[in-house]
Amino acid sequence: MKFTKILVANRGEIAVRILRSAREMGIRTVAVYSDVDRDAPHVRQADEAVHIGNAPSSESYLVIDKIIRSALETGAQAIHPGYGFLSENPAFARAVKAAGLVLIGPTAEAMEMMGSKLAAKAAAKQYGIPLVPGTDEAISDVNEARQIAEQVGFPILIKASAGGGGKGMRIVEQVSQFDEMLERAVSEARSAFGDGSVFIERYVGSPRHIEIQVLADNHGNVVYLFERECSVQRRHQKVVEEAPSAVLTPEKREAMGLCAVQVARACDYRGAGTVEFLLDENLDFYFLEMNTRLQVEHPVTEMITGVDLVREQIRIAEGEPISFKQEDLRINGHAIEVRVYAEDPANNFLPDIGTLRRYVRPQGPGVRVDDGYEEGMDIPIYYDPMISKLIVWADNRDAAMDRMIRAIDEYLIVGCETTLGFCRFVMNHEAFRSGRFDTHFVKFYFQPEFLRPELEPEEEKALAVLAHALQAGSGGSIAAEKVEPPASSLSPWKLNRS
Ligand code: MV4
Repeated sequence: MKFTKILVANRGEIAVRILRSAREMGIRTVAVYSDVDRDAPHVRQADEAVHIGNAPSSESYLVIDKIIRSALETGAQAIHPGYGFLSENPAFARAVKAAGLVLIGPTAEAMEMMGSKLAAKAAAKQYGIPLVPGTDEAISDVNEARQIAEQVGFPILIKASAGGGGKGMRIVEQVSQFDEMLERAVSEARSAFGDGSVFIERYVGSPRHIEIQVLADNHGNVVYLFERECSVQRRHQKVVEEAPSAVLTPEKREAMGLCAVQVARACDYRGAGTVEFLLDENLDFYFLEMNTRLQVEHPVTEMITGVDLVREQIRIAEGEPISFKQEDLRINGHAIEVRVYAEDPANNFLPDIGTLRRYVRPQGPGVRVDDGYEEGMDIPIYYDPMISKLIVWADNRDAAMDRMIRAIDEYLIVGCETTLGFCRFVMNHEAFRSGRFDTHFVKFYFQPEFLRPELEPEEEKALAVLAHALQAGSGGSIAAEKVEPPASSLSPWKLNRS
């Protein structure tokens, strides 16, 4: 069924992103909005908009009935949930279907299977996909579990089956702690997720997080759109994403891609999904989990493949086949995304919301900004404090990093602290530039002092030397060969502080 009107059940940059593809496809659009989003760009850019309640998402963007009623009342045939909110909620998927509407996303069954890390691992195992050694069923017996942990070797990781994205994980360093940690993990999982199922994995100490984008249609076609490297993260919040990864060989890329396709087949997947892998020190990869939504970082994949992922999602939901074949895809150039948050990196990344008194986006060759704000707008306290995603494309990785620094320096945001200066720090860092980094990058290399613009160059150097000395004794996994002070060029970040 070709859609003539769709509803976008989200806000901010991702709502705007979805509206753009719909508009290009000649599909009319319906936005929904809460009290505080009355004047938001996603409301103005849609053909119609429906007010769905108070600012808290529990009273607006998360209320299934209100979303479905809005779609029915406006005559939309389908709903795009974006990411977050209801995007991975099986009850929502079922309610959409029961209302005679189409969800632009996977089935409730696929969401449920991948929502259970144990079910996901079991499905992957059937296809011979590499898994981190450990238990593949929920732990029911402490003694049995302890034995397995000893076979696997400490340190091990206890994970909650209903967790994911780092929630409900616990490192156990030695067997003497095992029983107590297990007990705590189970009771924590029970209270946090209503499901006390936990399992054990060998703890991979210096992993890279690499994920594969897949698309699957209703005609049996499943393709992979290469990888995104997402290792630069802070407390499970991704900060920088890039495609392709600096470390994958074509052979490894293909092997991971084929595994990702198998995972998608294992849950009869439909639409756009992401299969997450850990890559260890030997570049051996292990399936972790599958995210059953369009991801924040999807633009880097779009930039290197030329594929409009939202357009493909909509076409797939209409029942059309994917518009290209696996062999049509090539990696073209290199793309990097940084997430610009209204947070203060000098103050433990505390949210620093406010009014965007000045807001000037970077422009020029190879620069894309996906945002949901304009100058003069308030950043609401009710939602994620992400202001925008800054994405650059260039011929190769070095040029992309240089372009990102240029774009960051061109970006002017006044009215709140932002993570832009922090992102520049990453772009200038030797470990990032060389591609030799893992998920510990931020914890290992970042010191808030690096961003204090009032420091003299000598002070910055002294701090860098001190940081280096401290790291040398910290037992980290990557040797700090050089700790770079941040670029001290004229920058909006500095201007913002003056
Ligand atoms: C791991 C791991 C080490 N060993 N599993 C965190 C998020 C969730 N998707 C899985 N995660 C991890 N699983 C084993 N067996 C380390 C992490 C991990 C991590 C993974 C990806 C990106 C960032 C991370 C940060 C800390 C820990």
